[in-house]
Amino acid sequence: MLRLAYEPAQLSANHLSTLDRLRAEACTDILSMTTLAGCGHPGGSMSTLDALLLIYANANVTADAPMAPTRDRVIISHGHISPGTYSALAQFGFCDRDQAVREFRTFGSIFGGHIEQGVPGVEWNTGNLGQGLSAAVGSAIGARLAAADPSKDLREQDGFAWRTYCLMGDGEQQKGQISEARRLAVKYGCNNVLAYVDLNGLQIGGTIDSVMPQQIVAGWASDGWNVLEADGHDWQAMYSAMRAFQTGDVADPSKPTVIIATTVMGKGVGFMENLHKWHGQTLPMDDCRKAIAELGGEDRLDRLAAERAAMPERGFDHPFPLVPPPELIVGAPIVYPTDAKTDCRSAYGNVMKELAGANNQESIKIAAFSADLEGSVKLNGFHAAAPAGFIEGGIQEHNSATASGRLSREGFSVFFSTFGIFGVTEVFNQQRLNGFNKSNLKLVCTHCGTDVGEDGPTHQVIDYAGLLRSTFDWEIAVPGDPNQCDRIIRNIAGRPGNQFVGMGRSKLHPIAKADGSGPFYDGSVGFEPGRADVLREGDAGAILAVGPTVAFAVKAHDLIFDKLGKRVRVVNMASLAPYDGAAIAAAAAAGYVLTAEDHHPDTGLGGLVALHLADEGISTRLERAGVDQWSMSGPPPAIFKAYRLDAEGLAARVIRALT
Ligand SMILES: Cc1ncc(C[n+]2csc(CCOP(=O)(O)OP(=O)(O)O)c2C)c(N)n1
Repeated sequence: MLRLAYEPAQLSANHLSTLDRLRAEACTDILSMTTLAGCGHPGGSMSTLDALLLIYANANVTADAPMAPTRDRVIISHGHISPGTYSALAQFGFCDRDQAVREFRTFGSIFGGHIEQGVPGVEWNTGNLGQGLSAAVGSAIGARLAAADPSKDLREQDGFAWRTYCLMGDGEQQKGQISEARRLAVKYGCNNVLAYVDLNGLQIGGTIDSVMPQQIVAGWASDGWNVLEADGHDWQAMYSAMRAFQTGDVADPSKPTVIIATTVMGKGVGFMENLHKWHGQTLPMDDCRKAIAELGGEDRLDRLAAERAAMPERGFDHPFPLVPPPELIVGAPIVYPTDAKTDCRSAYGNVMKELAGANNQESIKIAAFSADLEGSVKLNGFHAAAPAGFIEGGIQEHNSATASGRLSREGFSVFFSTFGIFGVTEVFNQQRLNGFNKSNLKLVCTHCGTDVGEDGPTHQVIDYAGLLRSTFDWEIAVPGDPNQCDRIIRNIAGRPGNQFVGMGRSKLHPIAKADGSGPFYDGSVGFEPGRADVLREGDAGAILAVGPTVAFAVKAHDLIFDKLGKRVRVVNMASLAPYDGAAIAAAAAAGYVLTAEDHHPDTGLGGLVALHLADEGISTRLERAGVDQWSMSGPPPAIFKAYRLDAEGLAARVIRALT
């Protein structure tokens, strides 16, 4: 197997002929798999192929240890070039050539239409263009953090534990998230990133200039990267450029480097070259045979077509490597007394400061991203306690979402904090892909719901639970008070998986026990995903509440008793995913359920309860209180009153229903 590892200064004639052979074989595989599947993307696979082969021949990653902790990471951002990626990986033993060709795009196979991590060597599932560089920079920051002194800002330090490569298309350069990622890489001194732009000049709709003119070289240079230009099909030129990055022989070795390589779509098959139709069109069988002959490859089409047709049916299950966060010291709960108001975000900030003090002293185990809202999301204490772990990603939430998600797959516990509207709704697809990539992100968002108040409806996120519940990977917790917030953050900090925690802005009185003897969430009541807590007992009906409405529901309980002499059960449904179905069923037994939330009632708690009741065939009267029209700017108490979500509003609903 070819292994150069940047050792020779120049490629020998022997190296060149070996590379030519690998290219011909891999190109044969690209065409064979796309023709047999009848779909896929041969054109860009063929133009990027030389770069792929050179990277796997040189980077510090091998098939015998594709997940070695300090391996170089290769992230392919234009995930549609899966045929090129699988074919190149097969040449270096990461997967089997015939299997890749036979199974490409068949249901249940690891060889999906866009690259996925089930294939050894694939680091990040991509396909939604423009996100790969953010993932690569997140990974590169991980390599920098792994070598960092926690007490100093990362920008003031050198060193890294691995390199990260990122391959991209040229049409893809139109995505703005790429500029965000470029800036983050420069800011945090990621000279361990080598990017590659496959400048084949074409994209789906024609030439890149006809679709959307752009200044690719100037763009990278203006953001401060070392820009190397090369003929992407000249082995020696490409190798020299890559080796210059490896040895630091670039204009500014403290900066990241990009190779912008001029290539040819469909390279290697005369009748395919430089035609944009081959971006996503496959050759008919006859033409595929002609192309393979031109490449000097082996025609395995008949055999592999027969094997493909005879493949057994498969299910959903396919392998996915997991990388958990480190074990953390999470400390003892802070208990906030009921007689003083505290906001959940301050409770969050206090835990984060403690976590940094306990875990980030010898090395960085916890990192936290902010989006120019460090003070508002209360990360100052964390920042001061271990400066290297604090990443200020700027007003570049798409990039920060992806970079923090990827960093959380590098063996760190990673938090990303901003307002809910910017951490979820603004960047929903990035969070969706984090989930799909099995990241371990702790997305802790403040200023959720209409509780943002005067900032008005652009900032009042009322869809976060619905959005994240539309994925299969995100846990959702919305604390009812600062004590519960403290427990939730300690619970998620070192746990694998993606967890969202959403909180409002207002200061709240911690919820008291029914007998008034202290906080309900005292040091003995922890957080458990999927468990609801009964705060007040009652059998006349039930209020299921979440977030800031929990305190209103508790007060409503008293107002209802004063008026009717009846007690309703009050349940804190803080865990929205997973949720407590038994608590819903038990509440429904009373015959009347009111849900209360500072969220759209169709897609939040109300919708969830309605679905659960319907799914389980449970019949009860259900009323859903929530944010049921666009709100307006104003103080939160006025907004809650207008939606009849405050204690009086909730009590009035219940009283009307029960009389
Ligand atoms: C965000 C996003 N928008 C649109 C697409 C659909 N799409 C897939 S490939 C492609 C063109 C990509 O062009 P380029 O990066 O030049 O790749 P090449 O054609 O060279 O393979 C488009 C628009 C996508 N995958 N992601």
